[in-house]
Amino acid sequence: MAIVDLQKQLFDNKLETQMTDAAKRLFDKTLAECEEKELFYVLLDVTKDLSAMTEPCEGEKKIYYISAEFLIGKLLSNNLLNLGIYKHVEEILVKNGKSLAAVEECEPEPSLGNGGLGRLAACFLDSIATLGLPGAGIGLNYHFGLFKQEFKDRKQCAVKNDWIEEKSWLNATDVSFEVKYKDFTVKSKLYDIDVIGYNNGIDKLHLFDLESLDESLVKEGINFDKEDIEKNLTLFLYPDDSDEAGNLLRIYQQYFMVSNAAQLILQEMREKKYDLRKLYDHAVIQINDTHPTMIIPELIRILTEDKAIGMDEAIEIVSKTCAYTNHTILAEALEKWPLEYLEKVVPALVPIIKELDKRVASKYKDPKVQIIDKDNRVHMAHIDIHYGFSINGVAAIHTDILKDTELNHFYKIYPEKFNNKTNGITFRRWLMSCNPALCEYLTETIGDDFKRDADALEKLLAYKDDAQVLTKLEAIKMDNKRALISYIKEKEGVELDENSIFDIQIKRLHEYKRQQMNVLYIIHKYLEIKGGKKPVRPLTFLFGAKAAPAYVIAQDIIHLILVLQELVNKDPEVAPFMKVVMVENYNVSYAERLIPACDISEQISLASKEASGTGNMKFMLNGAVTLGTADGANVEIGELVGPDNIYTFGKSSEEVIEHYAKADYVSKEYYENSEVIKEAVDFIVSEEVMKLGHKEQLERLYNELLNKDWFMTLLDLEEYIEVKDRMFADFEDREKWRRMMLVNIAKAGFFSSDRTIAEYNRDIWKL
Ligand code: 26Q
Repeated sequence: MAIVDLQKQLFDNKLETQMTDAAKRLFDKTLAECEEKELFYVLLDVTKDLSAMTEPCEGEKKIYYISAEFLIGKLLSNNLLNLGIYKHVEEILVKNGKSLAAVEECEPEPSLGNGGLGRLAACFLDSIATLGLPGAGIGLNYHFGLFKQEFKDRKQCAVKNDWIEEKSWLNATDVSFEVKYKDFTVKSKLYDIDVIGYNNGIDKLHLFDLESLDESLVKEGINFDKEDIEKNLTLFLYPDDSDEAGNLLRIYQQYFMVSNAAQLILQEMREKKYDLRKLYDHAVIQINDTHPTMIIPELIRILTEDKAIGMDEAIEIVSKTCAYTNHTILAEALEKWPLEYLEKVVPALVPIIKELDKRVASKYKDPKVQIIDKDNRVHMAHIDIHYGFSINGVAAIHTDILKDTELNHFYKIYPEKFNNKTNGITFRRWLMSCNPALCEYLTETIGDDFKRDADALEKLLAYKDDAQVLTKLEAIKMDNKRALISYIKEKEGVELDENSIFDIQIKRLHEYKRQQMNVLYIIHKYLEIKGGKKPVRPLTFLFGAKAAPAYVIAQDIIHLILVLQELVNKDPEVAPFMKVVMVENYNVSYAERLIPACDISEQISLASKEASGTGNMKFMLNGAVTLGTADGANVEIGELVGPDNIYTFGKSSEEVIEHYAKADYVSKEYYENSEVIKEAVDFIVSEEVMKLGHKEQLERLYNELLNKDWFMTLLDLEEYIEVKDRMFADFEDREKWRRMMLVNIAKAGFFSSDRTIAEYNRDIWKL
């Protein structure tokens, strides 16, 4: 039934009866007698029933979004919100002496993604269903997902995240396929999660699992027997670590994903009696970075298998079905698999890949565009570019860099394939659900059109000089800060000052994202305070970040942050003026608490390196002001809000690209020519810091910054300090700051993933 009809039914007490019945059936209790965890299962049960009654999105053509990651976050509150019954459920619980917020706390967070790319896939599914488009996500059901982060001895420890409970959002299906590897064959089992559109239909997230998986393989931490593929395949998600990319198991996983995806898609086509020769009229496959690239040769392999379709035609069919999104320009992150690895894992694909390579080689002589290079490595992105019909970047500047620099050789061959799709975020989760007070106030002030049409947020601009509205926005921010303070007190044991400025950097730990630059600022401030120069208002520096376990320098940076946290927060001379907190196990749920409470959004990547960023958009939407480089979507944020409502600094992407081309950046020169930089860098190996930390780690980081600094931290440090200080000073002009908050919120509509998905559909999918 349509969601609106469902909602009507539920409001005549039906929902309460349904919840009461579920509580009775599952636990033989009344709602009032249930524990919070039991109430979570009650709501899980009721929500699943309701979504089963809701109409699926249907049509002649369907989008299959294939991705190794779907960082979906907790689902209860978003599902209730999208079904339009959040408030109603809340009231029923209150009537029974319970709180929905406490129930939400009981839900385990699935960890099926690393960061940006995985979270983007989750936002996209929400928007695809909300726009009523027939679509499905296809990925893997990792039992322990990405590791859980614990801090011990001021270092990150990785432990398994056992997120799947007996009852969960996963629905077991009887779909199962065989996947053939070189030496053995495994069987898959499909689990589905319903994707509920906001006041609209249902799509599915298909997660394939291994029938013969053995969880007991995992012993200490996250270690397991890497050899036993038939038992370990879907145990873990690989951490985003470009340097460790040569792992065979990752290829086994990728082939498992695409083989299942290809079988599922073709099965659906056959069921609907579509002609496989016209696959592209009924299916479009969006390849999320290169991780699912093997779907191209796999489909060609299957189509040519029974000889009814020849190689030329199969290649044409598949090329007209597949589109590729690029999420990174870090050369080291582009997947290149040794042919020998593929021969070991899926020899059946090797002749197809060689054929694809041969066709390219016969047409183009340039070694830069070949699929198999002279060292016999297969460039996965090159398969996508030659044999897909669309290549998109994820922010305007990113797409320009792909066209002009990174993929210029391909752009010259296929200019018509290149297009930009600036990323977006779902406002259901990143405004309506995580910041209900702001959402309610916006509704009161400008009406609720913005919930369907994000651009309507611009109506807020009419209030940019309205003292009452500005004061209220500030008051909402203050309440959100208080809520975060009590959460952090409980979780991290650190006490924060509600009158301090909340400066937040939350994202994966990567040198190019330059958390280390933020750290050097903190050191600089610490030294100033020690020297008697106190900030007019206390400062709170918050970090959240996981680092790939094998990424040594990233581990060192986490260590330094944790050491500084100890040093700063325990120093009675300094603590009243500044605090540092790195929150443990930063994840989607933590982001939902941090973002609404933020004043300053740190987006300080080295220009040209962050493809887009999406945290930047979430912060803006929640009234934080960006401190950022001209990188990724920061550029578009700046264009939308204007130079008065953003703080930018640092060298441009052109200048950075030139430094790399000329190899003329020497970090030591910056260190030697600036007293401020020298002082901050030297402090890493000072007595105070060494006393709390580990010599080896601190010295390694110090040497890295001084002698290598591949991501040019010191290049922008002085300007960063200058602009950040100016920002803190401007915070004291309360009226100006409140207006900046308002403008940022009002201009965030462009970053709704509904807009992004509408563009994908208009230009690429054509559903
Ligand atoms: C590759 C090989 C082996 C193991 C892991 C990986 C791997 C896994 C994940 C490589 C990369 C990723 C993730 C990349 C990612 O999250 N990219 C981000 O995508 C966002 C959505 O488009 C952008 O906003 C970010 O700028 C971009 O960094």
